[in-house]
Amino acid sequence: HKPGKLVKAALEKAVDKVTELVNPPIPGTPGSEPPSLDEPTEPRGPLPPKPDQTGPETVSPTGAPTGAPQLSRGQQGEFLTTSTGARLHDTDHSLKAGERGPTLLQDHHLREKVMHFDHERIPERVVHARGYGAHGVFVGYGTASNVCMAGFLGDGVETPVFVRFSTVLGSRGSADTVRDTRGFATKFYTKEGNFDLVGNNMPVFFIQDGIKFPDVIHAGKPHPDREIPQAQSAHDTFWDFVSTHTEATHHVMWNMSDRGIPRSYRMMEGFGVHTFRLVNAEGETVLAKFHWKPKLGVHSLVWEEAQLAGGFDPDFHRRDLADAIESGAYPQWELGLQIMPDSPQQTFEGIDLLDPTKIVPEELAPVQPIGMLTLNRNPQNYFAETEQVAFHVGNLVPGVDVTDDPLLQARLFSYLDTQLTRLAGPNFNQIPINRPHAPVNDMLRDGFHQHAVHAGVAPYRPNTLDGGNPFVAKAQDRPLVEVAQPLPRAVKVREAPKSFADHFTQPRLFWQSLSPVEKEHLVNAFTFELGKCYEQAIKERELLVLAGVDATLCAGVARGLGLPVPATARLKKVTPSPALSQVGHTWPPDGRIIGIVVDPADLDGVRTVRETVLAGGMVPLLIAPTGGPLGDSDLVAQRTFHTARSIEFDALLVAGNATDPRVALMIQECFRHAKAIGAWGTGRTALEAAGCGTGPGIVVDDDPSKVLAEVTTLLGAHRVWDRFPPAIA
Ligand code: HDD
Repeated sequence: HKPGKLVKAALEKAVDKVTELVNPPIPGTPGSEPPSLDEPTEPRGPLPPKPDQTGPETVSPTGAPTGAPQLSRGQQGEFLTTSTGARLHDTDHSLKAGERGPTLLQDHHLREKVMHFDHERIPERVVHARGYGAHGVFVGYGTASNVCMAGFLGDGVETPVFVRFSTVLGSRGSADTVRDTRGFATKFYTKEGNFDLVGNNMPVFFIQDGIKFPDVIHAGKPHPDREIPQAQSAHDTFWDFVSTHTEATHHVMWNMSDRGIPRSYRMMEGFGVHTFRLVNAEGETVLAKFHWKPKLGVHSLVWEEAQLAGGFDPDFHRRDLADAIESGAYPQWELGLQIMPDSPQQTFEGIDLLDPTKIVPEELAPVQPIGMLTLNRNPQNYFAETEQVAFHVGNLVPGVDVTDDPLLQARLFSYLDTQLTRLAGPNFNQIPINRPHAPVNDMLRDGFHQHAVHAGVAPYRPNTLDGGNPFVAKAQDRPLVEVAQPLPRAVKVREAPKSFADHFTQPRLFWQSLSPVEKEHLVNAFTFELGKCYEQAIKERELLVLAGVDATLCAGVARGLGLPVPATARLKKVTPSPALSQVGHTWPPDGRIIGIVVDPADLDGVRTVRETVLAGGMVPLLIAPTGGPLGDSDLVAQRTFHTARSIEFDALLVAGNATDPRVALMIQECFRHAKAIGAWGTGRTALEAAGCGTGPGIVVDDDPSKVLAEVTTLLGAHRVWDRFPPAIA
């Protein structure tokens, strides 16, 4: 039958609909919405050929992010289906020859279900396997425009971002609060392409040349025979490596300091580590280092607390971040730049800017704020987003270029290469979380997991068959800038520059910049970690290294290990950098957790205090003997004596005479961890019974509001360090 007129019209309409679904608008073209990461999309199909594909404005349909018909899979429609969309009437029983008989090979649903499950895991990252991410927005201040042409740094320009925080050494399921460096990787989905700032919470690195990266990681990872210890540097191979590589000393000092055990991802600094070369619109260049400064200040756990958290709440940091974002306490960091002249020597105040084991003290080159990052959305799906995000230090935008730092140079290879195994093929930038928000028009084709349906026949240049598309960008089209950097006449060598040779001045600078309590923590950390080594020779060798840093540090660790103190040579004089210390500042208490121990028979003051805590932007958690409503009130216990543990609280208030030994433990732990503790009414008796009735940071008063006010002031300094005056000057 020939279709009648009406049928034909209906068919045409349906075809139009399908064409629209398969060919959603290209981002950046008139009428198209910018692609959103909320809406991971199906790939775009071929566009109908355009007669006017003659100019660079025309974007051909390659794997750019798209608006698309189906938003995401799973838990969306009404019926359970197979992966190919057939509805299922049963997913709980396999197809069998009789109800007690063998399963039939023809049960395609069973086979699909189990086959897919069998392949759910992908290789974890070879380093930084344990991590947690969040979406957010970066807003430029426009203050960097004199040194950097990157569009996303423009005044008021808003750029979506995804940030992934991580530990380095542990496996994907390891604990969050181990002593380690933390990764701080940010993907800016700028209009000029993705810019990845793949940094750490420490400004220096263990090694000066990327060729040694496999070595330092082999040493830090668990021993290959027993695969222990997990997520620790407190073992022989790590200390064997660092004690034989004095270039690692500076990073080791940071790791053993309180920076190695952050209180929260929200309270960490971030550093791009390397020196980058920035270019402005006039083509002028500077050398620069990127810094992230957290609005909440830089704070750490104390060691015992970190260890307890590893057991009681291995997800401590990811829970903290997710909860804060969920509750609207959006963490913020200011991005800043240290700017140094781009001199032929690439040094500043005698510091080789190509050496990633060196900092430039902030007192010499102040960090200049250039924009604000706010994390405001948790991932919807851990695997799709946090696990599959692929960072690469080579993802640059016009205005940011790399330098010849040999560590950075090796990274430029490694980050692309590692994704081939981890994400199974070369098309990882088509995974929704990695898709740029800028239009993509590359000539990359095919490969595993190709999602784009490319139109055109000529993915090469020049071509005449696709109207010459793609076209190369001219200067006014803002292409990437590779700075024409003059190179000295050189001989091919495998050598480190002589200017990389000083491995001790900056570790000493770090030590001398710390407050006494931070120094004491550092001595304790070295003593603990080396105390876990079996080999005497390793401990002795590391003591020799420490003798090159500082006599007090070395003697403190030697004493703890019960080993002789090696002689210290005359050490260089350094000028401390106060910016390196975490102590001595005052910070907002936003998002801090206040535990309130309640006796349900004595609720006076609890309600007011709870409301004042909330109004102050902090989080009150009521702790009672059992769950449920408190007495006859509408207050509800959020923690019980059974579920609460001190590690969860930044400060503890005791509002009732809770005589339970678990409360006494909570008070004692908060006391040991230098947390502010307050009590009123019969709560004082509980403090006294725990042996913590008086001392610095113990606030008691009849008026609960006064107690809270004082405790909040103490929180501004993070901890009550004067409770335990350090023995070190
Ligand atoms: Fe790296 C991951 C940070 C040196 C090779 N690195 C990775 C991540 C961070 C860093 C934060 C996790 C990214 C994520 O969340 O997915 N890495 C650094 C910093 C370094 C550094 C700040 C020095 C300044 N890295 C470094 C070197 C090499 C690598 C010298 C190799 C020569 N890094 C990798 C990697 C990883 C990685 C193997 C593992 C997973 C990944 O890349 O995507 O390619």
